[in-house]
Amino acid sequence: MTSATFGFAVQATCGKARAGTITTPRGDIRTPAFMPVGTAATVKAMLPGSVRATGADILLGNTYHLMLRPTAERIAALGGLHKFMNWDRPILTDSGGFQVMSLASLRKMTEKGVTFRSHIDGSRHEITPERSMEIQRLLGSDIVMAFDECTPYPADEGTARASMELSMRWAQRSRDAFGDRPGHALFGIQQGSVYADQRAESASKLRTIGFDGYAVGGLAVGEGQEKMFEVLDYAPDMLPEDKPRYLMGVGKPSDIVGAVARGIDMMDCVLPSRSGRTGQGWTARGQVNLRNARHRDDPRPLEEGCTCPACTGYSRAYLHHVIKSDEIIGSMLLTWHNLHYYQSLMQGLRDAISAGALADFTAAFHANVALGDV
Ligand code: PRF
Ligand code: ZN
Repeated sequence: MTSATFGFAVQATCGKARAGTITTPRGDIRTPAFMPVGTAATVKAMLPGSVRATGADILLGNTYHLMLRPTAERIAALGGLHKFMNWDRPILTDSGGFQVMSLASLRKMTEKGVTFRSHIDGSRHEITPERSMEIQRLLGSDIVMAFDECTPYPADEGTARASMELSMRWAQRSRDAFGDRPGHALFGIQQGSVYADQRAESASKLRTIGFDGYAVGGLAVGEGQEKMFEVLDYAPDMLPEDKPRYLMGVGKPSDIVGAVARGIDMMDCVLPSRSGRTGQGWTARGQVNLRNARHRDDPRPLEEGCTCPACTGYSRAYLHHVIKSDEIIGSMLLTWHNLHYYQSLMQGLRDAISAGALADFTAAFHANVALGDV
């Protein structure tokens, strides 16, 4: 189950899709993998044991949030993030830049890094590639992300190129600062916006530097699914075949199915947890808004056949009631169901790839969604 070093093996392929295993000292990660987001050292509304019960092998944590509160130094003094949040399996941490750009104020980017004011108390901070590596080391992260700039969309070719080249210089500095840490992995992040030549150049720079895994960054930033799939038709092929490929911040179930078919092995997204807290349920028939009055008297479960606690123990009428009443259990049940649905989707994808039947699985997935919620 555990391995002294970090590794990746592909067990089956189906077209461009791969089913495999990432091995780490903290346990194996079955791929394609979906990583629930535990930004502030918690997957909101879920106990770690419950997150594990949904089928998650790995969580995502955030440098940006944890450095501000409670601070990386405090977490390190308390024994590291795994112990702090009571999750002993692998944790991947994002490097901070993406969150600075979406959450912090008075951001200033230079060659050295980014300075900003905290969205919590306005205090001043700086993240450089070196500092990001230090924070992720203090947290005890198993998979460390290189410090990058997520190029905003849209970006003209010149702007995208300057941003990608900066990220590649930061990738080298991240690699140098990370050093040699057996059992821990460092992932590089490809940028290049929607420009194939820039994606190729970024991939080639990252391969020269050498990483334990490679992320496709700069997507799901407003370009839409069609454009994202256009880029995913070529971008993953540019990354090493024998290393995991991680699509950052994606996505809806249909994004996940399309990305896996294009050769992506790992993904993360706040969608199942965040939308659960606003009463959105994700099912094989698509999205269900439990706030809608049509559920008021409905004795059926959210999803027929689902084995999660929300569906085995409660009616749509109850879920509707607790969500409308802002009861905490509404967030708990919907988050649990959504994470359970996402993890069963991943298991379905892994099984379909292993059976050489991904096209059938994908067709059935789309046919089910087209039926809609009835
Ligand atoms: N870079 C980093 N984190 C990210 C992204 C990125 O490009 C994205 C893009 N969707 C999400 N999270 N470091
Ligand atoms: Zn359920």
